[in-house]
Amino acid sequence: MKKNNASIPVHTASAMDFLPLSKLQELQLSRLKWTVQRAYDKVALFRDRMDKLGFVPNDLKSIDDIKNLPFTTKTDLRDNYPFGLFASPLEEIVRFHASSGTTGKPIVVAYTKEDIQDWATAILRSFAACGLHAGDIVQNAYGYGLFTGGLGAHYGAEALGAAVIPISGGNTERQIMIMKDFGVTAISCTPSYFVHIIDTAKDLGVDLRQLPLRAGVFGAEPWTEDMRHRIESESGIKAYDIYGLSEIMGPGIAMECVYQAGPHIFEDMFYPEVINPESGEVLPEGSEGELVLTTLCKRAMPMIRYRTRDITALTSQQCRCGRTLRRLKRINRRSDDMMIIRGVNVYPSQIEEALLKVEGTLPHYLIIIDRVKGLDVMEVQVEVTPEVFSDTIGAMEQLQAKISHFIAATVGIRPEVKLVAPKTIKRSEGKAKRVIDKRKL
Ligand code: DLL
Repeated sequence: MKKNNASIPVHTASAMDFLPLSKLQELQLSRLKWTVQRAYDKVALFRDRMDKLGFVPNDLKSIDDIKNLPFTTKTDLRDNYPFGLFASPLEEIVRFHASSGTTGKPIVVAYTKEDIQDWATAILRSFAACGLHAGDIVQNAYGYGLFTGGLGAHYGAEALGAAVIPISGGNTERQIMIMKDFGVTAISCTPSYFVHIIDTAKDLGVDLRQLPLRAGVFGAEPWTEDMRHRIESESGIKAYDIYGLSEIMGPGIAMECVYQAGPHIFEDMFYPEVINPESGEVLPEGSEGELVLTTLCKRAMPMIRYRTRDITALTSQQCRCGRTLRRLKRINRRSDDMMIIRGVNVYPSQIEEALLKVEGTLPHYLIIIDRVKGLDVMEVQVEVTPEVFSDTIGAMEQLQAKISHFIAATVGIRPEVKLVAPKTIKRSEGKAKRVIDKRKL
């Protein structure tokens, strides 16, 4: 076991996490040159776009020159469905994943053997960052299948030397039985599914705080700091934020360390920029905007300046763990999650933030938007604790008014708040669906 300069144990953390900045930048530049040349030589879309801009891979002299490269979007992946963006021949592809998204054709991503190894390394570094190591028993409740969560986390946990339980999502009572019987020490799943596990454990009379479970690796959907506090106080574990997306690799693009101060990006593998989503201009560090990622090692499907639609900011402020990798501000909104209600921009995470501040609420909610006589209306259904639900009508009304006030103060629109009994809102085993928009826009 090594020690880093903050003297916390770093079990299998990679030296890459602690590279001096100049070494990291040197590595990024050489990998970027390799990636851009490969993309130019092997993928028609990238070559055509660069040709149109009069850009040749040799123009890359410094990492800052990346801003002269064209962006790539989800539409490009759809338009080139299924194999049009591959830079490796099919004989070298060993895995496909796909993400369905909300409309139309899925997007397909592919990996060579080396890509799968690199991905396992990224996840190994993610698990190690939050203090997991060989000897840990990891219950992997991300969905196995075309979704990158299950198999991605699985290979990384094995590479770490941890014992993986490939349980996938669902069958919550069995999850809890196994957690108890196997002495599970860490779980990986979506934060909303873990909240469901907490509730089910309560019903079964199992106190998660009494179990060896100590860490949760949660991601694949937006969640707030308030959600983290609720999860930690009710289960006695530490909840860590892991970020990723299929187009770039899957989970393991960025991960929080034990200081829980925002996910560190594995910058030697993925180059981050933050841009103004309207103008495309690169923003200075600390400014909030859309995250753009470029792969630095990917073979089967390199991505150049991929517009993630995720809103965040970057910081290079030194973290107490000693990692030189920059951190992301918690990603709790996407530019395409934004709802425009009566002309006001509203994000579901703002509503979560407001309602979880109110005592008596549970972290299960649903936002329903409709248009009545030409006017947008927003209803927020919130589950409340059994005590609140059996309280007097007056007390319920007071709570309703309080929640409505908190939300209005945060987003500028007063919603209709409906308090619903515990367990009324549909639970999800993967990514939670928080919004129903009934308007025909
Ligand atoms: O969700 C990969 C993943 C699996 C990440 C397991 C973490 C854990 P996609 O299905 O392609 O891939 O969805 C990617 O999910 O662009 C974000 O909008 C959102 N997302 C992922 N992680 C986080 C997170 C996987 N920690 C999309 N916080 C991304 C907020 C997240 N949003």
